[in-house]
Amino acid sequence: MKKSIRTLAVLAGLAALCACGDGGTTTPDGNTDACTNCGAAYEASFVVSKLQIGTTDQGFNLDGEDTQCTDGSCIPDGRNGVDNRLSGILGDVKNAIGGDFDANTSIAEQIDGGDMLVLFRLLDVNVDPMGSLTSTDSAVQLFGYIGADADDPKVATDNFSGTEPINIDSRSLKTAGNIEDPLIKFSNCSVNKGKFSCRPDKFQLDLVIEEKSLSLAIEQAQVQATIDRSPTKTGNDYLSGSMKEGTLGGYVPIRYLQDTLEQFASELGEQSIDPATIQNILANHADIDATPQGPTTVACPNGADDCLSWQTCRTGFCDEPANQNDAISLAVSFELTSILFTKNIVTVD
Ligand SMILES: [Ca+2]
Ligand SMILES: [Ca+2]
Ligand SMILES: [Ca+2]
Ligand SMILES: [Ca+2]
Repeated sequence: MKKSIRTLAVLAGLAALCACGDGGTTTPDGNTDACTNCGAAYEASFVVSKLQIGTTDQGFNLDGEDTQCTDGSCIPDGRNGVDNRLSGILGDVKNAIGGDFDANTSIAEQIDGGDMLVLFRLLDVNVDPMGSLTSTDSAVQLFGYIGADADDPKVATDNFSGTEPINIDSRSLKTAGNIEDPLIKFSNCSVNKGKFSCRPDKFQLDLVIEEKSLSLAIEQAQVQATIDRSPTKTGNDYLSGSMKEGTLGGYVPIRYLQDTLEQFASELGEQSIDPATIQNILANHADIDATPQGPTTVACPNGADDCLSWQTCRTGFCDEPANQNDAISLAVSFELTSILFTKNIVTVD
């Protein structure tokens, strides 16, 4: 019992931190299902069949503000206050390295070729059909995995048939051998009148662009999607479903993004990129104030050089000034297709 109370407290904390979302009325209720037209719990799994870097109008309003300016004095939000700087950053990286890549084309090739299989496994679903416009289920979980095609030899063209068996890449798991303990877990999701959504949590997204991986540790990540076709019971599995109009968004603190982006840009470009250039790009797109004013937990034994460019070193720790944006918003759009989740763990090299 203690554990579930603590989990609840953490979830409540996460929700409170983020003054955002769609104002939904579902409450985080842990193990108690609050659903209408409930049946026996089942699970259904999907693979990402499309993933695109969203435009500045696609994403979530993460800070609850609609920042607008026309004189260049701010970074304007997208439609309805949407925060998503990912396309802007990649555009600037492309210019800085003189590259000629198209991120969305690259991602589509990886997905269609079966090299980027991202699995979404929904558990504790009590509404059938899932996409019913009159049913709700406020206690659904989402586990995320890297998938591996179960075909031998591998065939990519059938991956989005709606019934394709897909294995789990062992790198997806926090505890080796335990598929119930993946690295990615959204504990607080719901199905509500044909929509699927998850409240903020952490999400690790690895975008493969031109065979180089950009690894994004997204904080306050949220998910929402429209259930297009409800998965239907076929033997012991729920198959042949799909979701569309999916959005996954959140933010990445600049202190984590700096090295990741620098490495990514250097691998992508002909020569390594100047760290100051990356720092500039990130500073130009910083639109989320995630770290409050005052001392941080980052020590600075070598002085301000150990801190982010706008911070000072005070009494041994980096100090964040007031009203300083320190994180970058981002979002991707996606579509999902049902798969047969084999529960088999494989090691891919
Ligand atoms: Ca906003
Ligand atoms: Ca449920
Ligand atoms: Ca296949
Ligand atoms: Ca700040």
